[in-house]
Amino acid sequence: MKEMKFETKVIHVGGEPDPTTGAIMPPIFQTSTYVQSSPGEHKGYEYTRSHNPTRTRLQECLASLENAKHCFVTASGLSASSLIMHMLPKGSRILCGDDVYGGTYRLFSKVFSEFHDYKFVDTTDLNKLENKIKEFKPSLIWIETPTNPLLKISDVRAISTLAKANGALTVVDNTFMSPYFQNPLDLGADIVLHSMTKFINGHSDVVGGALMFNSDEIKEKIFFYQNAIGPSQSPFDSWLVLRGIKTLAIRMKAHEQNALKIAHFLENHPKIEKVLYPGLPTHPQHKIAVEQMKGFGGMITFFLRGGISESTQFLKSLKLFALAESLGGVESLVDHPAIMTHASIPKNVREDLGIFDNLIRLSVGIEDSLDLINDLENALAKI
Ligand code: P1T
Repeated sequence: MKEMKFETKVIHVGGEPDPTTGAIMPPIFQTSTYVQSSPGEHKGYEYTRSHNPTRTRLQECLASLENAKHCFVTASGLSASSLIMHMLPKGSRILCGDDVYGGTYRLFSKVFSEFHDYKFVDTTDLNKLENKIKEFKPSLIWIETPTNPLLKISDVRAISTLAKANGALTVVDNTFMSPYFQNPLDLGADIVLHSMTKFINGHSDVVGGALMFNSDEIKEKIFFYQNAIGPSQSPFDSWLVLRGIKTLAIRMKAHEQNALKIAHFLENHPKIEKVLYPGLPTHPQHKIAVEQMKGFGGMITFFLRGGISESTQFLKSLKLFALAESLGGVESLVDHPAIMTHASIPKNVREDLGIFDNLIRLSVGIEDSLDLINDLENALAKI
């Protein structure tokens, strides 16, 4: 059979009917352990921290979506990031994009900084990045693209080439695009990371993470640390993600259609200072977005005219957009990064990046776009 298309893979890879009963929906293997016929003789499963058949199915599906040989799913996006950090020898140097999820910044600067050395740099500027690589000699380059929350886009192909030439691995946090709109391994990256909590699961009812890659050596290391430390996802949560992922392709199309309309609406609104959306020609890296992404996603960041009181008034007035951390669910969410998702980044670092009190982040859901625009229009009128 020819290679399946994305829309088919999300439904069929890992979704085969149960061979023992014919159940079209795979069962949840809600078990902690597995019976052995003789010590060490088993069917490939010994203990659920190490392996679980429901998780195996999800891993197969996710690997196929990122065109990867291997996948591990974990209990959260941050535990997937932690596994990568554990895998590196003590004292490793990591060059990280300067605009990343606040929890990633905290994990690196407050937890793993005891073991490794971190430098944060603007990875959208290739000259600056190359100089930093030469000076700092990192063994790993970590990028989010598009970034959270400023939606900055880095050139994955160029960075992976630079990294390889300098003996470094490239990790791409692909959470904002999902495997539907971007496949970093195809662009030369070594490891892809997802917070499955977001678009992959898509229903705001699971926390989870995933790592995809091709190297057998990395597989051995990640498996060792996953098993030794224990951040494995529960079978029930893996099953929920298997259920949610079936609609990933149609959800991503709907998120994008709505986001494009909303981005245009906001761009033309007098109370908005600036809109950042990769699909707008005014986005500073729009050209790279077109080249390396298959679409522009459902995240929009914008600056209101005003400060904290205008932002607060706007956020309190929204009715459909729920004020909540997280993103990527079918329902629309709104976030105030400076107070919420990026509060763990020191104020001076945040403001150097441009994360001010008038910055608002939207995760555009798949509701009717006119209802969403009405909601935004009404809330803007209240300012
Ligand atoms: O929340 P968790 O599943 O552990 O994933 C962490 C994470 C990793 N990478 C990116 C790009 C993320 O956005 C996140 C989590 N982000 C939020 C909770 C948020 O509201 O931005």
